[in-house]
Amino acid sequence: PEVSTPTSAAAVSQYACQRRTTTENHNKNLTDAFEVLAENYEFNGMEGQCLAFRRAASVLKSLSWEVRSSERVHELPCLGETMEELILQYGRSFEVNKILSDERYQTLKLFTSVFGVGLKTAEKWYRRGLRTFPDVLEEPSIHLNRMQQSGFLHYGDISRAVSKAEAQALGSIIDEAVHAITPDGTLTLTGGFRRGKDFGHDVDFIVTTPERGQEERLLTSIIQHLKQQGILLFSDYQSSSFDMSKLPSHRFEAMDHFAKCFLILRLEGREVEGGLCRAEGDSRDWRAVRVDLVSPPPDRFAFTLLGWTGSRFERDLRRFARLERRMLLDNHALFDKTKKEFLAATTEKDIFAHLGLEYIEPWQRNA
Ligand code: 8DG
Ligand code: MN
Ligand code: MN
Repeated sequence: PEVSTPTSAAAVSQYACQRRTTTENHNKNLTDAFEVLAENYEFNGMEGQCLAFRRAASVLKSLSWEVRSSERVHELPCLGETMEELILQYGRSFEVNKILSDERYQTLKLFTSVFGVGLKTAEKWYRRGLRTFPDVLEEPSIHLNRMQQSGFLHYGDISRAVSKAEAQALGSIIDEAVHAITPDGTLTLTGGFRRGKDFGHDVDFIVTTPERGQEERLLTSIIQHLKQQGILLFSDYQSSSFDMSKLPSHRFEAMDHFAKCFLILRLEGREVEGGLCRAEGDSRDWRAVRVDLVSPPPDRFAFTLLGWTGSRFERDLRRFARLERRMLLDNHALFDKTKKEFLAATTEKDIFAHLGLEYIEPWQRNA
C-alpha cells in the first residue's frame, strides 16, 4: 500500500526510513532551533539529549503541515514533554538565544567549522583560552596537521556553500578522470545532492569499476589524474580495510572501510554554468571545493549508495533493521541474525525489500 504523506500525528512513524521527507521543511524555525539545542548538548557530551533533539527535528521535517503552539505535539513520535514545552513557548526561544550568545558554544562552533578540526581538538583549544582563528594560528605550541592546515588555508572557500551547478561541473571533471583510467568505470553522485538539495558543504561521489579488486587502484589513479591536471589542492587518501567476512557494525555512526578520499579541488569559473559561488568582492575566477570519493567493490555498490546518500534516514534504517527485523545493516552488507546469513543486493530497492520496507526515493530521504 502507498504510504501517502500523513496528515495526522498518529500516522507518523518513529523511524525516518518510514517517513517521506523532502527538502521542503514546513517547520524550519523549529528545526533550526532544535539543531542549536542538539549541537549544544553534543558540545557538552550529553549524547542522549542530543540524539533526542535530532530525532525530534527529523520528525518535524517530515510533516506536511506547520506545527503551531496550540497543537498536541506530544502525539508525534520522538517529541517528549520538554520539546512540547519548547514549542509552546517558542517565539524565538529564550534558551536557544542564550546558547547562541554563549562564548563556549560560539567558539566550539567556529573551531569545528574548520576542515579537520573535530570536537576534541576544538575543546582542547578552548580550554587553553583560544577563542579566534588568529589565537590558534599565532599560538606557537599548536601543531596543525596537514588536513587542518588546508582547512585554514581554504577556509573562506570551503565554508561557502557548493551549488548544484558547481557539483555538476565537478561531476564532469571527475567523470572524465574515471573514463581516462577505465572506460567501463562509473561515477555516481551521492550525499546531499542526490537527495535533491540545492546546496551542500561538499560533493560526494561513488566510483566503481566492474573488475573485482581494482577499486583501490581506480581511486589512486583518479587522485593522480587530478594532480596532473593541477586541480588537486589537498588529498587525504584512506586505503581499504574492508573485511568481507565481518558482520555489519552495531554502531550508529559507523564509518565504512572502503577505499576513500577526502579532497579539496580547484574549480575554475569557466567550468561552471552560471558561474561560481563566491564571496562579494572576490574577483578570482576559481574557488576551492570539498569533494569526497568512495570506491567499494562492485557487489557492495548498493549498500554504499544507500549509506552515503546519508541524513538521519540512513541512521534510522540501521536502527529499524536491528530493532524491528533482527538484521544488521551498514555501508558494506546486510546480515539476517535469525537466518544467520548475509543478504545480497544489487540495487537499493533490493535492500528495502529485504527489510520489508516500502521503497523511498532519495529526494524523500532528507530526514
Ligand atoms: P552536505 O554535504 O550537503 O552538507 O550533507 P551530506 O552530503 O548529507 O553530508 P556528508 O557529510 O557529505 O555525508 C554524506 C554521507 O556520507 C553521510 O551520511 C555520512 C556518509 N559517510 C559514510 N562513511 C563516511 C566516511 O567514512 N566519511 C565521511 N566523511 N562520510 C561518510 O557513510
Ligand atoms: Mn555531502
Ligand atoms: Mn561528504
